[in-house]
Amino acid sequence: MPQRDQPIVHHIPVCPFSQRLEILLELKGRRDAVEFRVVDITKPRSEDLLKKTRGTTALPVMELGDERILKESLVILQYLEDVLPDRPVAQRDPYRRAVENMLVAMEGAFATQGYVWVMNQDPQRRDELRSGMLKLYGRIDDFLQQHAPSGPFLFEQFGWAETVFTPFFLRFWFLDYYEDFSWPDDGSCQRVRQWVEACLAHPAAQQVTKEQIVKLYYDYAMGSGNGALPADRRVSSFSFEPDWRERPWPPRNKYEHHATDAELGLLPA
Ligand code: GAZ
Repeated sequence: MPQRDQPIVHHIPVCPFSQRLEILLELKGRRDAVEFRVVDITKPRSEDLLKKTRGTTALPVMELGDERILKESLVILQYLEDVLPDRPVAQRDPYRRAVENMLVAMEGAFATQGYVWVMNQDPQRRDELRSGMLKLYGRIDDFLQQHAPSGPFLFEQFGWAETVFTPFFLRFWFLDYYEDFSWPDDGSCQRVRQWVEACLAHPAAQQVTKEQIVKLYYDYAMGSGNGALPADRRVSSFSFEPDWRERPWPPRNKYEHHATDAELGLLPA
């Protein structure tokens, strides 16, 4: 295959890991530098793509031509930062870069906690999962108080750490909706809350809406992740058809009621 100027990113729309790449490109004003190709997570992967990834199914995957394939969102993010050096998003100063990387090192545990919570099916575990989430917000709060007390961002502008975390802040709207998440009213977490709110409001991070997240992630709230189907359902909430805009808001009482395809507006009109 000839070398292409414009790499292809195979992605799942609404996947937080792919949104990192979209945000970075937006910040650089270079959304055109990559061609995004949509993969339907509710269907088996194409043979062609599986051959390119040597059997792995996680996305995003970036294809550079000449059989050169990159996997892992943070790796692809750094690659884009390196090949598109105008308008750098990462810090240049080694100490500042290290500080932002310490914050980035917290993203895995943070994302996992939110997903474990939304996927939980045992009402007895809700308090424990909420405390676990607040503990992680608390750690980020402390980090920001140490390194960026006045805020709102870690440095002067929405940068690398914000690009990495914001897709999860947006996904965690599913915790507001399905788990009644609210910030503590004891005065804790104020610095991290200021950070989250500034990130959510940033113009480069508007690729998804709350309504879209809440509707598409219904199956996660039923305990079924990554395009899997909950029991007694035939159409995934991640399905492209019918379009999420035409479906009703799902019921919020996930521990009491499991909605049908019809109730979720997933059957063709
Ligand atoms: N480390 C990879 C990266 O690129 O940073 C992760 C990529 C990834 O997990 N992609 C998912 C995927 O392609 C879609 S987004 N899955 C299909 C497959 O066949 O592997 C799910 C979670 C979770 C956090 C995020 C997601 C998610 O728990 O949004 O649990 C199910 C997947 C921590």
